[in-house]
Amino acid sequence: MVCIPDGCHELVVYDSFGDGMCCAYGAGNFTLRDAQNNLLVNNTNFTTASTTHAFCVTAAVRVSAKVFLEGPYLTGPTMTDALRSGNWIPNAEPYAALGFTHTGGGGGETINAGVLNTTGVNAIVDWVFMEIRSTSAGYPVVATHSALVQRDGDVVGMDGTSPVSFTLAAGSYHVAVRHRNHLGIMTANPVALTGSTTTVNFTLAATATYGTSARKDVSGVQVMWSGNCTGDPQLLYTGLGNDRAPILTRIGGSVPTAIVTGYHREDVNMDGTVSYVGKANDRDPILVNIGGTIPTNNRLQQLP
Ligand SMILES: [Ca+2]
Ligand SMILES: [Ca+2]
Ligand SMILES: [Ca+2]
Repeated sequence: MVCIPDGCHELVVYDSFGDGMCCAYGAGNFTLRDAQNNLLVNNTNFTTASTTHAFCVTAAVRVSAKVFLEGPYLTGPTMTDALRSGNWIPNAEPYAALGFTHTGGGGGETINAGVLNTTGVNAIVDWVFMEIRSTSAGYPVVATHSALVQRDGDVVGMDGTSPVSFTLAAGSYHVAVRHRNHLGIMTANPVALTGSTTTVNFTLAATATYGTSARKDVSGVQVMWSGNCTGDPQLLYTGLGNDRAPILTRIGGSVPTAIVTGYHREDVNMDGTVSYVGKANDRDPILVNIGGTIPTNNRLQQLP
């Protein structure tokens, strides 16, 4: 194993006898691979005194995050995958269109063929938005990726199984996970990320998160707060920019018992149906999550 800096390099193979790696004494070859076993240079043989191959390397770090979204988590121990089974999950990442800012290689992700056919605990629940942030003041975002979350909480790449890879040098970073209608969360402490996979399990109370009460405790399991229909950094039940009114608007604006199916931000519990009243409606969780009694209260997202 040799460590080389990011950028483009040349591999030069010299031959002191000047007769190459073939052919008088049999066939020879060489390959150069990166730490993840990707092929950089392949030479089946050469016949002259030396050979030169150009190749480029880019450092990558790998993160295996685990999160539960309150909406589909219900009482656990895994999340429901009604959006997947209802064929509502879009193939292309939804976050850029919702105003999330991609940087450092994120954006434009599309799900590999067949991934949404997986059932069981590794079935896909929805898209999530991952951020890798610097430890510098203000925790600036250095790289993002849209990713997928499985029923058991594993956050994976577009193949539905692998950890999420970011084009970054190994180092200490904060890891954040955000969602289109849940409050985002970030590690309180820097996490060492390398080309090997680092696990960040946000479902454990032991994994400290930035801020105060960043996650909701559901029988000892930490989940992301549901109910953010507006995409601003808070849950609000009444007043300007609240998260309740968009639900009523989505179902038509006048008949509270109406329902709308599909992939909508106002579907707080992510069952594929937007509903305002009745059993398992999408309105009540917002009131519960701001405290349950005083409708003018709010809950702020704990992200810098
Ligand atoms: Ca899994
Ligand atoms: Ca909101
Ligand atoms: Ca719903």
